[in-house]
Amino acid sequence: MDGSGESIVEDVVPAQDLSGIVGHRFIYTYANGWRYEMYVKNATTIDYRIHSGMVGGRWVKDQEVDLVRLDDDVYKVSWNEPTGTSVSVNVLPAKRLLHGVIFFPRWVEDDPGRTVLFQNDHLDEMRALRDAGPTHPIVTVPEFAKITLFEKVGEDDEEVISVAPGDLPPDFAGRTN
Ligand code: FER
Repeated sequence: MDGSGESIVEDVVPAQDLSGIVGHRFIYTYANGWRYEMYVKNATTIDYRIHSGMVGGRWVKDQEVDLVRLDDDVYKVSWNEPTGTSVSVNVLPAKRLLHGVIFFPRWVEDDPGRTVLFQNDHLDEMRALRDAGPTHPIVTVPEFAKITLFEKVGEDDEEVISVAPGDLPPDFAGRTN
């Protein structure tokens, strides 16, 4: 409570209706050409695949994230990877617009191929590489992206992202709506 008896949290934090993004899959291409797919499995968890770019072929399930609604049609998803990479993505579904900032530790920038795998099978290895570093200088990659597919698929569905990017039908990531 503040001095007036009103809650500061109520004044500052917008309504957290996450139904416009939770249970949705979206595919997007960054302005630098990198193509990603994210499934917001629930309010605290994403699964994702990287279809092309510096770490194309990488895929991850059950990454814990911080997800918030900033405003109408504006969400932010932020997390730290076991590799030490940090990501924060603003998602504007109706505008089909996204902005991501990726913070790569130095070892990933120098040897990105080491992270191109199904991370869940290599979590201890990724944490060991993170701890071995080097971490600095970190490379910041800020990019806008166009969302080319946005679909409601429902929450907590383990089949939405269940195979490697390379094992999908050839035109899977090119599907648009
Ligand atoms: C994204 C940008 C980066 C994203 C994931 C990453 C799922 C992960 C990068 C990495 O760990 O190498 O938009 O969305």
